[in-house]
Amino acid sequence: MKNIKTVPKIKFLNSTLFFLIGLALFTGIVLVNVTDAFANHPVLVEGNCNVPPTGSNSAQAIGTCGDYDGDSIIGDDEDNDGDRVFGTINGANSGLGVNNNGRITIVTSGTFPEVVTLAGNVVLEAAPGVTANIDAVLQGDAGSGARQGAPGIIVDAPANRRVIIKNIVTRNWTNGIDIRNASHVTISNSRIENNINFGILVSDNAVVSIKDSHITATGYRLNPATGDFPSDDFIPNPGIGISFDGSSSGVVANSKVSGSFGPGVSGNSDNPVDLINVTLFDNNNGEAVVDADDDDGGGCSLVNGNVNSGSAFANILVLIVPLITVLFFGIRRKKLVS
Ligand SMILES: [Ca+2]
Ligand SMILES: [Ca+2]
Ligand SMILES: [Ca+2]
Repeated sequence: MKNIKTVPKIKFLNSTLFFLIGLALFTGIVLVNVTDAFANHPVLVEGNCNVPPTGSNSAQAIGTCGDYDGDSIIGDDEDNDGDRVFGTINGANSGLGVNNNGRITIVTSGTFPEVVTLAGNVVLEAAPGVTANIDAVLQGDAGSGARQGAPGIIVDAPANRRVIIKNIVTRNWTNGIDIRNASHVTISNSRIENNINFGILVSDNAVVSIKDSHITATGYRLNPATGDFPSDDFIPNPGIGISFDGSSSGVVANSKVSGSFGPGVSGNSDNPVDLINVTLFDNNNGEAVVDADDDDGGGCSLVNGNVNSGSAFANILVLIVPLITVLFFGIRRKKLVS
């Protein structure tokens, strides 16, 4: 008869207990590691009341001027009071905040006169219903002149990062959003207005998706102190709404590019750029897209787009040509029938 060994009950329970403890520890370690790997520290940014400008140390009445957490502190002081609410976007993105790894949510409307550089796995967004205006110009602020010679949002991230920009307004810079090197960026529900050189500039090997956004009046900025664009003395360089340069690639979908001094969209990169349901209106006196259907495999291809030059002559042609065609075939059919 086969000798069957029996395991004492207490020994069995001990083994089970050790196994469960080990499993719990292992799971905990894994969870901790997962949490660390996707750290994504979320922080909030208060809005501001423009007077005094963002960055001012002056205390405000509780609950006013975008004092979201109601501690009567705004601006730089809010950046440094030790909580997870910040007074500036750069404060929120600093080592005290997400440190280029996390979600920055602007929770009350305001103007943010700051050059913002994103380099990690960062989401920069305004909460629904909030207008976050990243603007070179803040009336009465001494830095407004110098800021107008700089880009607003710079994205310069390695290829293993992803940057998301949602529900943001960027105005009055050289380039509204300037995307460089191997950055991968998604832009949505944003408005890019009155930037003099490029609304959105995509360079190098960057990969960019733009959707549900308006890029408006690139190359047009009226400013008595720094000069009016365009004018004899100040010419936009080049005043393009969206430009894909170098070896960049991307897609623009469900968006509108209008009122640009130069072309609406330029696809002079080596790689494809798809425009899907994009409305191009009143750009560069009719030159809506540069380098469409380029032979080298790069350039823009327009899918279900609506290109409107904005010139009266072109608009008349759009109406008259179908009308003449219908009349011609109508008369011809009538003759054949009779
Ligand atoms: Ca506060
Ligand atoms: Ca606070
Ligand atoms: Ca704070």
